[in-house]
Amino acid sequence: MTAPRLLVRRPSPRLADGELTHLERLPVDPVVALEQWEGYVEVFRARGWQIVEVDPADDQPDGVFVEDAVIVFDDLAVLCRAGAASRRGEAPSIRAAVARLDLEMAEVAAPGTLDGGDVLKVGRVVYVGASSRTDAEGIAQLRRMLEPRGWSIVEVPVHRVLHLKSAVTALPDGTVVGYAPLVDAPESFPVFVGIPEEHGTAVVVLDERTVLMSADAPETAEVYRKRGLEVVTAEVTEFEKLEGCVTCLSVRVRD
Ligand code: CIR
Repeated sequence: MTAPRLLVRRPSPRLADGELTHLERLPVDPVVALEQWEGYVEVFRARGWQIVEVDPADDQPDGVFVEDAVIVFDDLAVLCRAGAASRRGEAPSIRAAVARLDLEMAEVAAPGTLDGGDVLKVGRVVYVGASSRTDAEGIAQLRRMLEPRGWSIVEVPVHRVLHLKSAVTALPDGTVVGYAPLVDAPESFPVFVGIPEEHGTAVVVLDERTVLMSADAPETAEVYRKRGLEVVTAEVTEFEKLEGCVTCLSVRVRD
C-alpha cells in the first residue's frame, strides 16, 4: 500500500482578507498562520503521509482552504466551482496539482456551485450541505457523477454555519459529531452525537484509532478519548478566525 497523500497550499500573505460570512472580522497574524500551517502539515508528515503542495497563490486570500476546491472519491477527483466568486481564481493551480496525482478528473460546471467543505463522506454515503456556497445545480451534478460509481447522496440543509463541515464531521466509526446549536438537521444522520465546543466539531481521521482536531476544544477532546480514540491536536486559531478548521486545510488522498 502506498503512503496516503496530503494536498495542501501554504497560506497567502493576504489570508486576513479572506471571506467571512458568519463571524466578525478579527486581526489575523500571517506569521502565526504560517507557523500553525507548518505544524498542521507536520502532523501528517510525521505519520508517513506524502505531502503534495499546490503552487502558492498569494493573490488568493482563501487559497489555503484547499478542501473547498477539490474532493476525492476513490480514484475520481471532483474539481469544485466555488460558491464565492472571490475564490474562483484558486481553481487553475488546483487543477494543475490534481493533474499530477494520477486520478480521474471531473469538474462542476457553471452555473452550478459546490464547495468541498459541504461534502462529508461516511462510508459510501455522501452528505452534501445545501448552503450559501453549494447550490441545487452543483448537488445535482455531483449526484450524476457519483451515483453510477456506487455512492449515495444525501442533501442536508445548512443555514447556521458556512459549510456542512463547519458544523459536523465523522469519527472513524462513522458517528457524526457536531455542536448541536449549529447543526440545522441532526436527524439527517443515522448516528449523531453532540459535542460541547464549537471548535470540536471538525475532526480529520488520521487512522482507525486516531483523529486530528483543533487545540481549542479540550472538553471535546476528552469526549473523543473516552470513546477510545487517540487525539492529536493542532493550533489553528488564525484559520478559525476565517471560518476555517482542521478539515479545510487539506485534501486527503488515501488508496
Ligand atoms: C471562506 O469563507 O471561503 C473561507 N474564509 C473559509 C473556508 C473554510 N472552508 C471550509 O470550512 N471547508
